[in-house]
Amino acid sequence: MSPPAAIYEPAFVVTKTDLKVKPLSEVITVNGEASQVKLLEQFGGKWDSFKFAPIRESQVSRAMTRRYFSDLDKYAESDIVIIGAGSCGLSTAYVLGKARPDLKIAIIEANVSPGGGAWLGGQLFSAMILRKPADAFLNDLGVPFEEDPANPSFVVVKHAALLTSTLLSRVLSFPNIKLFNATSVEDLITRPAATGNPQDTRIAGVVTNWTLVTLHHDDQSCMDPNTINAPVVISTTGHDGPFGAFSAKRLVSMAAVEKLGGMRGLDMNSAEDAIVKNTREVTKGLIIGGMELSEIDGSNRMGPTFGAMVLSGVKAAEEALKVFDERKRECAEN
Ligand code: 48N
Repeated sequence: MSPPAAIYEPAFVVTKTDLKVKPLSEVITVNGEASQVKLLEQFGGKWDSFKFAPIRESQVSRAMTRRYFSDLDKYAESDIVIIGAGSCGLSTAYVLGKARPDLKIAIIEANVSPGGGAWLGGQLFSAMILRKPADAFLNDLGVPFEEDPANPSFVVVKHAALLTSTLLSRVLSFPNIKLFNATSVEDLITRPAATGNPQDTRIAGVVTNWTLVTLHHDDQSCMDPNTINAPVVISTTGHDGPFGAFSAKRLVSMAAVEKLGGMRGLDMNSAEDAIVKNTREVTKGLIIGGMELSEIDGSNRMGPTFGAMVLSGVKAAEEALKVFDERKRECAEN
């Protein structure tokens, strides 16, 4: 008798996904009807007579430039600046946007495309793993996820881009938040401490430039930057990439921090707890969260699990609101 054929057990059984996000057809309606059907009715089969409304090119130019320069003027004095629109920075912005619609929040992102390392899971695979209790963040945001009864300690978002695109769209929908992408923070605005000790330096904003300019300071004559004043800066610039751990490294080069701890090897269990618990104001006016923190503290890296990023964002938002009033007062005085 032939040996029993190996019975293939799927890696894990996917339970019903708890789809919280309404189907698009229920969200976007025109005169109460699902818009997809409406669009086909409106345009389908009528392309011969199709024509866009007439325009003059300068109208496009003015529509863009007026808005951009009005935003630069408005956010030149921001309440909070977030450096880096990766998973931690966007999570921070999402929590702050919901908690404090009265605050002006500027996000400065070096890349043209925000999202940092959260468009894919590990090694360019699609699925994103978040360890519990980070599923609470997914429920709050309305991102569906899968659970595996055999592995109850984590949940799986079927594609990392589903979390990042949902988070990004929610952050961009807040009227008090402005994303300046393709823009780099290339320095920090500082205020000396009464003690004269550089480690008591207060951060009072950021120094910015177009990223394409920032990348060419070595091969062009001086191209001066721009500035944004803010009583609280939250730096979530990650641990890799051309500008990884920007603020952490800048604090060391200005002697506000003695030296970098340097990110340690991969250990999921210790890394994620450490990043969330230690997200904090590392020097007056500057909060560091996400993977950038591992460079300051010398904590481990966690590899392809993202729960700590979103919950470090929650902690960073809480830390910012704790110190905001006092930092705002200090900024008003100097
Ligand atoms: O996604 P990242 O790199 O950073 P986090 O901390 O939001 O998320 C980190 C996470 O993706 C991991 O690294 C995972 C969990 N892996 C861990 C591991 O062990 O490998 O986003 C940082 C963002 C990027 O979009 C950068 O372009 C941007 O910050 N950025 C800046 N933007 C403006 N000015 C700068 N100076 C700057 N530096 C980085």
